[in-house]
Amino acid sequence: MADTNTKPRTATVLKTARPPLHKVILVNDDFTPREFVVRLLKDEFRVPEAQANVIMMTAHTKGACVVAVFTKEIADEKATRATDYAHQHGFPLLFTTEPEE
Ligand code: TYC
Repeated sequence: MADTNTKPRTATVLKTARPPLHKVILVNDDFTPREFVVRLLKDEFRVPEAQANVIMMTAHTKGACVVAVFTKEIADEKATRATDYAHQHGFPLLFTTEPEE
C-alpha cells in the first residue's frame, strides 16, 4: 500500500550558544619595568611565573602579546583593572581587548 502519510519529516538540531570570546592583549612600552609586568600578570591573571615571563618577553620583543581569552565582560574588566593598577603605580602599561576570530 502507498505511503499516505504526507507529514513532512523534520529534525531539529539544538545548538548550544556560546558567548563570543575576547582576547586580553599586553602592549609593550619603554618605561614599565619587566619585573612589574611579570608580577601584574601573575597577580591579576593568575599566570604562573614561567608563562608570565614568556608573555612579557613576547610583548617586549614583538610589541604585543595575547595574555588570555575571556567573555567580553571579563576581558574588559581585567584589562581595565590591570591598566588602572599600573597607572596608579606611575607606569604607562596598557592592556587592550579585541574579539577572537
Ligand atoms: N619594554 C619594557 C622595558 O624594557 C618592559 C615591558 C615588557 C613593558 C612588556 C611592557 O608589555 C610590556 N622595561
